[in-house]
Amino acid sequence: MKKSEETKVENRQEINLDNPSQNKKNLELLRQFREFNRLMMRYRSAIREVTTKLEVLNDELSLEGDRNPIESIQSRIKKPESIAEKLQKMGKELTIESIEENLNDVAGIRVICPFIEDIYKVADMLTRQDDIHIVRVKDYIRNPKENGYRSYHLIVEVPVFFSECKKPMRVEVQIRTVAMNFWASLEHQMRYKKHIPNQEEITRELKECADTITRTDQRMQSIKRTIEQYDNKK
Ligand code: 0O2
Repeated sequence: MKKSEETKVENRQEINLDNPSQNKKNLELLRQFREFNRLMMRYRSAIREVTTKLEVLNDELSLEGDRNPIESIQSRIKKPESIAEKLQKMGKELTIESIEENLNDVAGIRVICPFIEDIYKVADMLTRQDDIHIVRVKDYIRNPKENGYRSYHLIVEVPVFFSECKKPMRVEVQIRTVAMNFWASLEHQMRYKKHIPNQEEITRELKECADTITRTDQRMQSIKRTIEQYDNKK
C-alpha cells in the first residue's frame, strides 16, 4: 500500500463513529477542545478588561500632563504549543485545571511607555484599583537580569463577569520604555537562533547595548525633568 493510502485508512479509522470506543474517544477530545477554547476566551476577556483600564488611565493622564504616559499597548494569548511546552518543562499535566493553576502568562499585555517614571506611575495606578489583585511583581528595572534585560513585570488577577459566573483571571503585564522594548525585542529574536558561534562575545555585546540603552533612558528622563522645570517657571 502506498504511504498516502495508509494515511487515508488511518484517518478513516479515527473518525469511524460506528466504533463505540473510538467514538467515545472522539467525543472526549471534542469536549476537551471546547473546554480549551472556553478557557482561551476567558483569557482574551481578561486582556480586554486590563487593556481598557490602561487606556482609561492613559486618556486621563494625557489630559493632566499634555502627553501620553503610554505609547502603545500590545497583547497576546500564549500559543497552545507554548502552553504545552511550558507545562511539560514544569513537569505538570496538560489539563485545563493545570493551565489555570500553573501558568501566569497565558494572557500577556505589554505596555510601552516613553519614560522610566511613566512605568512606575502606570503600574501604581493600575494596581491601586480595588478590583485588581497583585499576584507577583518583578522589577527588572531596579534589578536587571544578568544579560541586561530590563522591564517591570506584574502578574495581576482581574475579575471577569460571564453569563453565569465571575472568574478571577490572571494576566501578565510587562511595562517597559520604548528603548527597553527595542533591546528586548531584538534580543528575543536572536536568543532563539541556535548554533551561534562566539556565544560569549554576543552575550557581552548585547549586555553593552543594554547598558547604553539604560544610560540613554536615564538621560532622556533627566532632559524631560529639566524642560518641565523650565515650563513650570513660565
Ligand atoms: P514570550 O515568548 O515573550 O512569552 P513565569 O512567568 O513564572 O512562568 P518567569 O521566567 O519567572 O516565568 O517569568 P519572568 O522572568 O517574569 O519573565 C517571563 C517573560 O519575560 C518572558 O516570557 C519574556 O517575555 C520576558 N523575558 C524575561 N527575560 C527575558 C530576557 O532575558 N530577554 C527577553 N527578550 N525577554 C525576557 P517567555 O515565556 O520567555 O517568552
